[in-house]
Amino acid sequence: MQITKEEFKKELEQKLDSQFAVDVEHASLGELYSALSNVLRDGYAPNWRETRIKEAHEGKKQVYYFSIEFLPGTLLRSNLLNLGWMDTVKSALKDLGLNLDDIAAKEPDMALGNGGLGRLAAAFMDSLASTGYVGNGNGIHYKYGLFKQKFVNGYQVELPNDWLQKHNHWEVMRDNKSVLVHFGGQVNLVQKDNWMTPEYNGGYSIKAVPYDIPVVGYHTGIVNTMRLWDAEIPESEEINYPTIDDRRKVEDLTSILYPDDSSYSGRLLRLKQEYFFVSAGLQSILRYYTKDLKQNDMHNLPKYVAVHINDTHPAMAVAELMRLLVDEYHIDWDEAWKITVQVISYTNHTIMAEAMEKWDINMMTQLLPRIMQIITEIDRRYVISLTGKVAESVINDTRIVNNGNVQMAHLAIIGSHSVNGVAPLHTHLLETEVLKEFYELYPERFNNKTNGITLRRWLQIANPKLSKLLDQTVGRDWRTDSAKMLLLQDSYKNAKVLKQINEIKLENKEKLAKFIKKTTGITVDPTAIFDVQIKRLHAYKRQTLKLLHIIKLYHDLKNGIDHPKRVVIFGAKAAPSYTYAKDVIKVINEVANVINNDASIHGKLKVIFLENYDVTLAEKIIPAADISEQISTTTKEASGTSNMKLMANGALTVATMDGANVDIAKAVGQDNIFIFGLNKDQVYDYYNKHDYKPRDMYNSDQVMKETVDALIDGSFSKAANEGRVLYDSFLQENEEFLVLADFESYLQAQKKIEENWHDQRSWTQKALVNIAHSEEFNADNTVARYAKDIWGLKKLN
Ligand code: HBZ
Repeated sequence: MQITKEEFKKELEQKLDSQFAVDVEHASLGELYSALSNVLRDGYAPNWRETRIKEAHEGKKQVYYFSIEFLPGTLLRSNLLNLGWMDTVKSALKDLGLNLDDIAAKEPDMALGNGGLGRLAAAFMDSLASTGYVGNGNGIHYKYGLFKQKFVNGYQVELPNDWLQKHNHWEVMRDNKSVLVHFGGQVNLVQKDNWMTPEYNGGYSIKAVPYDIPVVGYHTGIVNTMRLWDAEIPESEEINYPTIDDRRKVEDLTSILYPDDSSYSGRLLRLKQEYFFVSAGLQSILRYYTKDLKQNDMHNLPKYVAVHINDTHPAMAVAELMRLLVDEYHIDWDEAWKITVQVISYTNHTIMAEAMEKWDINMMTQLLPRIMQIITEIDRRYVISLTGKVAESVINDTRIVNNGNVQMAHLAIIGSHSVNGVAPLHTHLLETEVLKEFYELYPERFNNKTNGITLRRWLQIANPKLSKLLDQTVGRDWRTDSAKMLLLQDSYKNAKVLKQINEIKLENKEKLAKFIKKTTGITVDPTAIFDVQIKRLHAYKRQTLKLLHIIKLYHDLKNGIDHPKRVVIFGAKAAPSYTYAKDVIKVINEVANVINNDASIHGKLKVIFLENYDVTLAEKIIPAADISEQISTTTKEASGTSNMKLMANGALTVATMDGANVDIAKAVGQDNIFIFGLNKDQVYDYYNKHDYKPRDMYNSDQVMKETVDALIDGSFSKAANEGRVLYDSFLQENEEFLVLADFESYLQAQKKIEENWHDQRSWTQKALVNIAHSEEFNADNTVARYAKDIWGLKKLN
C-alpha cells in the first residue's frame, strides 16, 4: 500500500490524537515514535494477512529458521524503507518540522542475540521476504536482551537490557496459537494399540505463547513472520504455582538471553530454553501442516517444510521431530527418521572446541526423559549401522552419546541432510580437521554457504548519502540486484565521483566525531584515519594485537617518530563470565586514558572505546570507518560479517587470511586490501608441532619487547593487574592465538596503510573498488543459495 504525504500526515495526527490526545506540535519524540510505528503497522497489515493467505493457497515449501538468537536491531527505518515509504515519510516529517532520525532514536534496539550468528539470522529473515520466499523465524521472546554495557573506572559493567519496558510496537501476541511444552517427570513405554506409547508420570508443562513479529520484504508486498516464544503458566496448572516466586521460575525460562553458563543452574536454564523453543516451533509447524494445509500424510512433510538449525542450540529439533512423528503421529521409526533427515539442515558457525555444545546425560534425563530416550535410540542405531563397516574409533568419535555427554553437533550432523560452513576456508577446515570423520562418512552432506549482509540496511539506512551516489552512478537497481554495484568501477578514474566518495566519508566522520564528543567528551579530528575494530571481545579476534599496535604508535610519537593522525575506535562486549576478555577491555580503556590525555603527542593518536556496541551503534560507526580491522588468528573466525559491512561503506580492510577475509581479498584484489600474518598451514604447523615459543621472539625483537613490556612497567598503572594477565598470556609457550607471531607482520601492514593514506586519490579508488565488490556478500544471494541447494524452496507468485 502506498501513501501520499498528505495521507500520512493525517494518519499520524489521528494516531497521536487517539493514542495520546496530543497534536504534532506538542507530541514528545516517544509519542511520535509510537504513533508513527502504528501508522506503519496499518500500512503493512494487509500485506501480512495476504501473505499468509497466499502461503496456504499456493502451498509452497517454507523454511523455518530455528535460532536461539535474532538481532534485528531497530525496525522503524527498515520497515519504512522496505514498504517504500521512506522518502514520503521523511519529507512529510520535515514539513512538520520533525526529523526522522530523532524519532527513530526512540526505538529500543532489539538485541536478542550476542553477535554474528544472531545478526545473520535477522539478515536472512529480511532477505527471504525481500526476494519472495516464505521464511519463518523461530526463536525466544527474551524479556531482557543482551546486557547493556557500561564502563565504570574502565571496567565493563553489565546492566539489564529491558527492551520490552516501553512495549514492542511491532509484535502481535497470538494466544490462540499457544502450545504446551513438557518437562521433567518419568517416562515408561507401554504397549497400546500395537504401538509403544510413552506414559508420563509427573513433570510439568509450560505454555509457550507466540509473539509474531512481521518481516516486511523490500518492495515485494511480502510480509513474513518471525515467531518468538514466551513462557507462561498454563491456565490448567495455575494452582501448582501459588506464590509469586513459583511463577517467577516459569517466567525466568524466557527472561534472559544466554544465562551465564558457568554454573549448573545456568546451564540447566539454557537447556530448558533450547528445548522450549524447539518443541514449541515444531509443534506449531505440524499443526499448520495438518490444520491449515490440511495434510494428513507425514511422509509428505519434507515437500512442505524445511527446518534449519542455526548452530547446535536448536539441535534437539532432530529428537523432538522424531518424538512427534513416532509418539504423536505413529510413524514407524525408520520412516520417521527418513522424514526427519530430509526436513532438517544445519549450519556450523565455529571451529572453536569450547563452543561445541554438549549436555550431561543426567541433566538431560532429568529434564527431558523422553528426548533422552530418543537420543539414546538414535545413537544406538547409528552405532549398529556402522559397526563392522568403519573403524571402531570412528564410531566412538562420532557417536552422539559418549563420555557421559550428548554431543549436540553430532546429533545435528547425523540428523540433517545438509551441513554447511559459512565461508570456503571454514567449510574446508570442517571437512579436513574439525569434522573430518563425519565428512568421510557423509561427504554429500557438506557444503559451503558464504555469509552475507543486508546491504540495504548498511547502505540505504546507515549511509543514505553513499546510497544516493550509487543511485546516480550505477542506477537504482543495485538495491535489488547488487551485481549492478560493480558498475561503480567504471567511475574509477572519475574525479567527480571520487571527490563525492571522499566528501561523504568526511561528513560521516564528522557526524561520528560529534557522537564521540557527546558520549565520551573526547574531541577527535574527522580528518584523521578512523581505524575501526567492532565485534565481540574474544581472545581469537585479537583486540590485543590492535592494542599492541596502539602502544607501538604511542611509543613512536613519544620518541618523535611521526605518523599520520589516527583515531582507533573499538566496540565490543565481553561475555559476563569471560574474565580474560574483561581484562582486555580494562587495559584498552586505561591505555586510552593515558594516550588521550598526553598533550605531548599533540592529539596525533586517540583511542575511543565506545560503550554498548549493538546494531544501532554499528550503524553510526561503519559509515565513518577508513580502516576495517579483521585480525583474528587465521583458522579461528568462521566468516565474520563486520568485514563485509565495512567494505560496503568504503573502509579498507587490514586482515589475516581468515574466514571471509579470504574471499574479500579475492574479490577486491591484493592492491585493495592489506593482508598480513600467518596463513592456515603455518598456524596448523605451530599447533601440530607444539613449537610456538613467543618468549624467544620477544627476547630477540627489541620493538616487540618494549611494546609488550609497557603492559607491566607502570606505563598504564591503573591496569597493572590486567596488563600482567595480558603480558603473561602473550608469552605463554604455545599460546593458542599466536599474537606475537603476527606482531611484526601486522606492523608492516599498518606501515603500508600509512603510506597509502598519503595518496588520497588512490586511497579513494581503493575504497571505490571495495564498495563495488561488496555486492558479492549480499544476503539476498546467500539465501537464494540456501533456498536452492538446501531447502528446495520456490518463490511465492
Ligand atoms: O557467526 C559467528 C562467527 O564467529 C562469525 O565468524 C560468523 O560470521 C557468524 C555468522 O556465521 N558465531 C557466533 O556468533 N557464535 C555465537 O555467537 C555463539 C554463541 C554461543 C555459543 C556458540 C556460538 O554457544
